[in-house]
This record gives sequence, C-alpha cells and structure tokens, in this order.
Amino acid sequence: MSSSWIDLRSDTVTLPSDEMRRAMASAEVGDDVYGEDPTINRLEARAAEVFGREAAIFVPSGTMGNQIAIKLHTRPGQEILCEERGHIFNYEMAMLGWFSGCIVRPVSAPQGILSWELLASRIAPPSYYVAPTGLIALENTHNMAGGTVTSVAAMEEICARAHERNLPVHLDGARIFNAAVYLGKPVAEITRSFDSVMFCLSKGLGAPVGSMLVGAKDFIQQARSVRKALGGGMRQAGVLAAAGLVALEHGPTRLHEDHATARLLAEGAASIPGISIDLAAVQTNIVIFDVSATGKSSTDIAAALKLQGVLVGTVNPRLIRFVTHVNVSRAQCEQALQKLRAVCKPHASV
Ligand code: TLP
Repeated sequence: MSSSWIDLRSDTVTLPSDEMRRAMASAEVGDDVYGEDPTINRLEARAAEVFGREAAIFVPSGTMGNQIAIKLHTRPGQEILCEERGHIFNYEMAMLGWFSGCIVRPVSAPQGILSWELLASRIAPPSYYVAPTGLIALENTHNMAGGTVTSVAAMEEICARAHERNLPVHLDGARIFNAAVYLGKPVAEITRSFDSVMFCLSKGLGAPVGSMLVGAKDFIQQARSVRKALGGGMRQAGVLAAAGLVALEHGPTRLHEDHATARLLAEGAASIPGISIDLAAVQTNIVIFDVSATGKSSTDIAAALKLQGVLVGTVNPRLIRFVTHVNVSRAQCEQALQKLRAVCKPHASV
C-alpha cells in the first residue's frame, strides 16, 4: 500500500526502513538448508541470546513457528488448552488438527488473560476414555483480546504448575516485545519459564518477513526438520535475516510510541457516540471497539473509512480493530479519528 493510506489494519503492514534495506543489500548469504547462511546464523544466535536460551530458528512466519512448536510438544490425539480467541486456534487454518492431530479445548478468560485457576479444571483427568491434555499455549500480548498483557506472575504460575504435571507450555509471543515494554522488563525475564517461545520480527519490530522460535538446543534441532517438512527451508534467506537483525536490535526501542498512539485512538474512539470500548484493556498497540450502537456494522464503517483513505480491520460485525505501528504517525491517528467520528454520525452515508 502506498504511504497516502493511513493503514491501521495490522502491524504486519510495516515497510522495511532504509537501514533494513541497506542491511539487506549488503547481507552475506549462503544456503541455510546446509546451515551456511552467516546472516541467518547471526540472527539465530542473537535471538537466543536476547531470550537467554540455548538456540533459536528463523522461520518464514509466526504461524509456522507456532505450528512447529505444537508438532514437537504434542502427539496425535491430544488436547491443547488455549484461550478461546487465541491465534493458534482461530487463525492458523486448523493446522494443529491437520498437522499435529490435536484439538483445542478453548478456555474463556476475561480480557484474554489466562490464569492457572482457569486452566487447572480444564486439564483432562487421567483416564483411558478421554483425550489427554498435551500442551498449554499462551498468547502474550493477546491479539484478539485487544493487545492485553498477561502478568509475569500469572505466566510463571501457569508454567510451574503445568511442569509439575509434565505438561509443556508454549508462548505465542508474536508481540512479546510489546508485552515487555508494558511490563517494563526484558523478554528473557518474562519468558524464562516457557518451554518454547515464538516471536515475530515482522509485526511491531518492523521487519518485512520472518519470525523466530526459541528454546532448548535439542528442541530447536528437531524444529529444523519440521520446518523443512513444512517447506520452510529458505536457502539464501540471509537477505531477510539482515532486516530481522535490524528489527531485533532497534524495533523494541520505539514500541512505546505505538502504545501512546493506540491510547490516543482508544480515548478518541471512546468519546464518539455509539462506540463502546474497554479502555483498561488497551495496554499496547491494539485497539478493539464495538460500533454496534452506532446503528452501523463494522464492515460498513470500515468500507466508509476506506473511501476516506483509512484502512482498518474488522473482527466481527460489531468489532473494529486498529493496530498502531512505525508507519502510522500521531497526526495520521488524529486524522483517522476525525474520519471515524464523521462516518459514525447517525446520518453519515456508509
Ligand atoms: N496476526 C495477524 C492476523 O493473522 C490476525 C494480525 O494481523 O494480527 N500469533 C499472533 C498472536 C498473531 O497475531 C499472528 C498474526 C500470528 C501468530 C501469525 O503470524 P504470521 O502472520 O507471521 O503467520
């Protein structure tokens, strides 16, 4: 999309910075299927270091990172516990059923924030006639709950109690750096109890492509085979890893700006008649709000905004999602709010 659009659909739409493009142009590359791409090797080593883990693997997408982890943690016929709005359950093409032979037992949590208390009773009891629980998967920040953050205490308790029962815990940390900024703690510290963590370079951190899966050395070694099986052996992808390295080093340092613009959007939206929003749930760079009391559907409002140069996402017929990122300025957010106010007016044509 050209820069004349105000694109609030997702932080996946970010464009590579000049520094990323320069790094891509000069990246040293080799065949990564042979382990010979020096730039990918550097990115993997750096990601492992940033997360305080033994190893990391570069994957083309967050979805592939999550699905590799699920495949390795589970066996066919098991259940996975996750929050009912979770990405692995709703937006990954049922791959956990298709590829890993598992089903989800969804757990509903206020603001998408799971606790051990909510999970404990959903773990399958030892029995020969029910599917065993094979994995707990958390999502932090929680995308479809509006970018909400699970506390370190809650994550640590879930991991500790799950490990007592020999249950692994995976973190879909697509936006874990946003959670780290909100919590004011390094990612290594907040994710240390998880068995595996996936995070995206290509969301708020701004890289054009790519995600990482981090964990123990053996786990990541096995992940290399599963990635290959999924067609994720990317050969001379050091050109992508070069942008990923820039994203990893510099992306996190400006995420607080996205959180501030999300707050601006949320407070502005809250003042528009007919819009309802839980301001306490707006903690990072995602803003989800209900437009049903305007008398218009989210799709009608999104279409009207598009005609005015503003792109937004719809979650369902009532809910609109705004996501802030490096390529949308504070002034553009103010313009988007003015246009939202206009299209929500009772007699505005949508
Ligand atoms: N999220 C996308 C859409 O798929 C909804 C977005 O625009 O927010 N985990 C979480 C929590 C995510 O939000 C996403 C992408 C992924 C995993 C998958 O990442 P990709 O798109 O790289 O496969």
